[in-house]
Amino acid sequence: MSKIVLITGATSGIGEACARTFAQQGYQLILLARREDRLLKIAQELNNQYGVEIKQVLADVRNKESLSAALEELPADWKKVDILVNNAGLSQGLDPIDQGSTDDWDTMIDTNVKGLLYVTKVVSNWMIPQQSGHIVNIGSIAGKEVYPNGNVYCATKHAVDALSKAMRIDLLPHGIKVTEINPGMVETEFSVVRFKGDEDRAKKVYENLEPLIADDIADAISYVVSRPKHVNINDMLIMPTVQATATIIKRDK
Ligand code: NDP
Ligand code: 8X3
Repeated sequence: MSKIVLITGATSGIGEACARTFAQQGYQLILLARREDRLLKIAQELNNQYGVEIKQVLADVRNKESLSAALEELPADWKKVDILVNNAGLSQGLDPIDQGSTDDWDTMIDTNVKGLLYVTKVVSNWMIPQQSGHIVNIGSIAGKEVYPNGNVYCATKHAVDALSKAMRIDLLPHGIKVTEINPGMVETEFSVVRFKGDEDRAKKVYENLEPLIADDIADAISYVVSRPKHVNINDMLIMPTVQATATIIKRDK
């Protein structure tokens, strides 16, 4: 039987690229996100192209009860998850702390921190009886440093950093690997979401530079999960060549 990978936030960007990469490699996929039309389209496309089996989980990671129910509805065979990619996440706004929207803060904390925890709680309990599994958490350069106006988003990714270390300790007795992948700038829908649909402002983030693309991160994840059983990569920080820190960036002009 092929290996099973569960990817959260599979309808766009890094999650979608991971779905494509793992499909190419013959994994069975469980794809989770909120946008049903996109989930369906991606699942159909990957099934047609690679012939892999795919389950779609329509869920919002912020909603503990409906998330758990949707995951628990999967058939028993599909709960033998080998790899969990905790990718669903977002930034909302880029304002100084005194001007930030408390609703935006709630959304980021609920998605990036609590949502990641809720998914992990369910799936780690599936992995423990197997005494194997690999959890890949998508952190960020924003979890390694703090930049102006990044405040709450940076705090959520610092939390992902702490939780990755904590999971590695708590899941060690069960043979479950935990890896944190921390990208710098990746051109996805991330900035469009951060700036609430303002495409022009989002484009400016990547103007006159070569950012990472989602496939770069999927490629790194594919490498990490294919190491021999006795090897774990704890932490990876992946930056575009033109980005030295979150804010020190070399633009063409
Ligand atoms: P995208 O906006 O392109 O993709 C985000 C994905 O997360 C979408 O599939 C979205 O699906 C899903 N998602 C968001 N909220 C929820 C929710 N409440 N429940 C379920 N799914 C949700 O952004 P990226 O691909 O760039 O982001 C993926 C991860 O990478 C995030 O954790 C982000 O913080 C991190 N990251 C991104 C970087 C970048 O520069 N792009 C750099 C470093 C880290 P849907 O809306 O259908 O639910
Ligand atoms: C996304 C990267 O630098 O925009 O996590 O915060 S950054």
